[in-house]
Amino acid sequence: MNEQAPIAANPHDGALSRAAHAASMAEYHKDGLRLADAIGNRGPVRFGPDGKLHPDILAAYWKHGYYVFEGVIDAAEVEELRRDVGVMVERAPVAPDATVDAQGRPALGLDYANLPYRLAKPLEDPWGGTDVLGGRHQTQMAQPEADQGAPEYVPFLMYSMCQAMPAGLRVYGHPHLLAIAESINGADFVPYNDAIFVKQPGLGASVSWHQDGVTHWDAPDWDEGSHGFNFQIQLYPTTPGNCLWIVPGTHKTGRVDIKRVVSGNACGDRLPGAIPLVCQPGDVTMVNRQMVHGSFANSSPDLRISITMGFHRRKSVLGAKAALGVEEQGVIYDAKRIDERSAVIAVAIDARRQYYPDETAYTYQPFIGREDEYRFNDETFDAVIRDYSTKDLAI
Ligand SMILES: O=C(O)CCC(=O)C(=O)O
Repeated sequence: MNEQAPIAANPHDGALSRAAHAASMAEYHKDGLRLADAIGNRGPVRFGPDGKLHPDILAAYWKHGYYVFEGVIDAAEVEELRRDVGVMVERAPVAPDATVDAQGRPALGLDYANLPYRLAKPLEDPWGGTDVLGGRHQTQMAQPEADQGAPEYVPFLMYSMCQAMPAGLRVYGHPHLLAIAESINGADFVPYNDAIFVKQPGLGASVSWHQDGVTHWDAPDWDEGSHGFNFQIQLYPTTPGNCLWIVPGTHKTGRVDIKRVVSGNACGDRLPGAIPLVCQPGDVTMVNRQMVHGSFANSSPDLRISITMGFHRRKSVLGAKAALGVEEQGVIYDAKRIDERSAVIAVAIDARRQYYPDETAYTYQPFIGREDEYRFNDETFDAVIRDYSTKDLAI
């Protein structure tokens, strides 16, 4: 599968320039693209007469653990999302403890309960081999040196898009995305969180190989859907050099000893059997959170912006202990907490309905009969959207 010899540049052997890293990946990219082509698992979203995701797509998703939906978000909406994301990127603080952006203005989100930015050093792997996020990033990716003149920090993750970005709130209520979430997780599905991955050309940090879920691996009723899935809405073309990579099928195999796999792999972090999720703007990937996945330092010349939003089965969340970024709250998710976080979907649906009056709005079963309480207006913005990320449902 990975035909190339282990390169000179075994990433952990001394300094590796950005350009050398990019060059070292070329054969791996070709292998991954061949494998991705062989699997397929992509195309426009299709629904059956019952409004559920077409059974062929459902079967393909459960078999391989992912699907690439092509052309879900139209060009005009992509443009609005790019604009709002662009503002967020510009308004990022210049350093983790800074309060101003690169132009000296107050950074966005200083008044949010959770700061909406996670910065990283150019091309670093901030989580690999650390204990953060439940220690799920077991190994470290190659960390090339950025070109001269790179900033000290770059935005890596941006949170709270429903609060910070009008287009972000609207896309959260997208009828096709919510209908897909219902088909996978049931009509009473619940949200997880959202986060925007920013991978700037020649600067974007890596996300070490990992599986997302941390809660249910040893549960007697564990199955391949226990930890839900994440969508990623792609705002720019993604390439093997900047995109998310996955190891198809690993959503079914339980917890993977990634440390052992990587240390036994002649090509280090370039895992065999992995494929790149190459997309066009407006495509949306759906990836099972139990899948082994990650992304390399973006040593390529191409920008990636991925709007990531996750969804769960209600039964996976109700009664579960807060985990991952929510762990320090020390709470057990109860029906009230689930309802409060799910209300963001209800308000997003209405924000979308007001903006796109000709589109058929999604009907979210848990809020049937309560639609008028959750119209998008100043009151619901304050009550439901403001600081909603403090109510995320991570497992
Ligand atoms: O998009 C990426 O680079 C990483 C995404 C990821 O790890 C996730 O969604 O859990």
